[in-house]
Amino acid sequence: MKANEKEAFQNGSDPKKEQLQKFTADAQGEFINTNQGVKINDNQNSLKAGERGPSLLEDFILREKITHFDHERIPERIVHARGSAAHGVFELYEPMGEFTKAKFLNDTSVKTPVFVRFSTVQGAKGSTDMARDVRGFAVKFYTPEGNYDLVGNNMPIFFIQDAMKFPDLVHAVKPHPHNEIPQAASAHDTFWDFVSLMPETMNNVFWTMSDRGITRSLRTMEGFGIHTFRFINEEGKSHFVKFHWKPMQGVISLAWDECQRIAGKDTDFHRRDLWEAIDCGQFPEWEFGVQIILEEDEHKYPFDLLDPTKFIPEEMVPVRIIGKMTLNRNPDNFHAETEQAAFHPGHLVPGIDFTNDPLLQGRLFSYTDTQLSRLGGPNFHELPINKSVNEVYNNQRGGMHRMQINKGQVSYHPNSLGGGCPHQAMMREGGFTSYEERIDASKIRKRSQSFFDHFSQPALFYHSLSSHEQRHLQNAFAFELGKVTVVAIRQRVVSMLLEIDEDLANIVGDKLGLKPAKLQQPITGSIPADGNLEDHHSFKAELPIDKAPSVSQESRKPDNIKFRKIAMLVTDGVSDEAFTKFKAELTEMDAVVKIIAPKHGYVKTASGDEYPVCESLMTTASVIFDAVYVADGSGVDELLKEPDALHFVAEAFKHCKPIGSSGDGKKLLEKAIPGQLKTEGVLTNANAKNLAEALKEHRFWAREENPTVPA
Ligand code: HDE
Repeated sequence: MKANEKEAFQNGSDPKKEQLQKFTADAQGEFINTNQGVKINDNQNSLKAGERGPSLLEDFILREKITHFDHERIPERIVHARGSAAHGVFELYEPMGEFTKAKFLNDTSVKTPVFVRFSTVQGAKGSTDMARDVRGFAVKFYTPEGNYDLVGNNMPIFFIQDAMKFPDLVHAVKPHPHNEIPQAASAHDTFWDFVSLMPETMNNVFWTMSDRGITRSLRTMEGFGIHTFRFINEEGKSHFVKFHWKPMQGVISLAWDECQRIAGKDTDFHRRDLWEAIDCGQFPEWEFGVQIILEEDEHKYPFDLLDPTKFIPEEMVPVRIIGKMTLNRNPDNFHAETEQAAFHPGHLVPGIDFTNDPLLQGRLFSYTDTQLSRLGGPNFHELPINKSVNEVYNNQRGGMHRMQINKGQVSYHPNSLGGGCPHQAMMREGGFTSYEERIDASKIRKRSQSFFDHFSQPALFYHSLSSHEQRHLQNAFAFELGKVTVVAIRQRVVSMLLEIDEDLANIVGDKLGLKPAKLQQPITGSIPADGNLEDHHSFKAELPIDKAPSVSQESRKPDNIKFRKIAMLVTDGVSDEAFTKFKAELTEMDAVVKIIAPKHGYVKTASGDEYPVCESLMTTASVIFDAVYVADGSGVDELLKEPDALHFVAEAFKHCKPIGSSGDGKKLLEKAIPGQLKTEGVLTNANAKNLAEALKEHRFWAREENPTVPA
């Protein structure tokens, strides 16, 4: 981003606005006309029998306009309805030919275009970004061999093991069917009822109750393909592979209380953050990693590689970083791109293949099926956002909204009339062939015994968290279960926690006034239809490691402050140095400093320079920012009289954020957070450098241990 653009953004103006206006004018053309191309003379009044008379049916202009409007909406996604997306590129660091023949994973000189859509799972399209929830992380690679979709989440495991349970899971987590309450929240009876009867959900529930469920930004979350896939090389050899995205912005989260408040202040918090970061040139980046497992090692692990409720700790199989994705362009049109994007785990290219993970297998049916009703027919691959970069030649014809005009009389194969074209591609010509896995089995509705360990991984996860992460998880369980109205459900979950960690069960139980009790095995949801309990007892596998530090966000802190936001509280009379130097230096480090004042307009520095105010204390709040800085100056006394300014600082303190002041700015801190000026993360001699270091630390969670400042 150019310096003047950065500056303009910092000052609250949109550097792209002029460009957007010009673009809009070009795109719109000079005259308004109908969909049939007829110029419209009056776009204000319908055709009537007399000025005060009834409207006439013959008004084809009115009818066309209203009809189109009436059909503007398409059904939202049944899950992952709330999403935000961006375009970008994927660049490979090293050729992966030893493992896969996929072209985009072999040529380091190619920049593969991608389209990435992030989403929450439970909420409706217009729901808050701030829900405690899993986030979708779906990437469409437009490769020369066709589209490859990696449709993952921000957690490495899923709630259930078999596609058969997906509609049940989703019905349970969605708002209650009789009153459609609550929106975008899992803290309700039906979700926890389901969880309490389905122990296999526990691993994903633990990740969701951890800070991973309340990310600071879409830019600061990891992505995972979850299922085990296969890489296939030129020789046809297969390796198992798990996919990872590692954000170069670090992995950081919000405080739960903060999320609930942001939901009111800026319900588009994540969407806005992604949009603005890209818009002002602070392109988010993720490194792409793979965990590769030899076929002969398939049964080496204490969990089944086909079980999507298990992850492979990086301490057991390291993640090999092989490339980088950069998101560098916002969509031009939300509906045409973000809303109409159709991802599908079955969109594969040669060199990548499925495994028999029973959840993945079910997904392979669902994703096309759902687009048929959402996008209105079988031709959604022709929508610009879904189109592959190579031309499509096949004999499929017709269907709703067909855009391609296929010429000629031949739409079948084999044919002689069309010269045999399009013809099949041999393997060496890039034709996709499925991995020839040998299957010798009975047709059976049963789950493998190797899927019945539900508790060892949530225990590993919990034990690998830092003390503040564990505290957040305990509180999240207590919050969510506290919203459950049926005590028996709360009791079942607390008792299930006993299988994972006794202290955790007792802490959560205590907050709910319950005592965990030993569960009878198996838990109801696992009782098989044949009534034979013998092979269905769940067990807790022995893992070769006690801790996996890689799952703790402590191991993934940012080393930069790219697009992190600082609120600078100022009034007239602010010291020039404290204001401009601080702002310029942090801007140089790619952070965003916003000028916040009691009212809108301009602030005048001590030397008389004027700067536009970005937001007033009325229109924003400290929850929108990563840090607060109170600049030195004669105007600080004004701020002391502003209850909103005091609340701004106190609330930032409560949410464990860095707080800085220079010179007299300290007075506001003394009044807002009395007795806390020596607390970690409170910098009364703040400068750009020490504030940047505090921002990298992100939060000073130790403050939660002894809460003192009400906010
Ligand atoms: Fe999805 N999922 N899913 N899912 N999923 C959809 O497809 C489904 C699962 C995921 O930004 C739907 O186009 C079934 C796992 C993402 O457009 C639907 C099962 C993972 C997105 C669907 C799963 C995901 C979806 C809804 C179990 C992580 C959003 C609209 C068998 C690896 C993609 C749509 C976007 C969307 C079905 C399980 C991730 C209904 C049946 C596991 C990121 O087809």
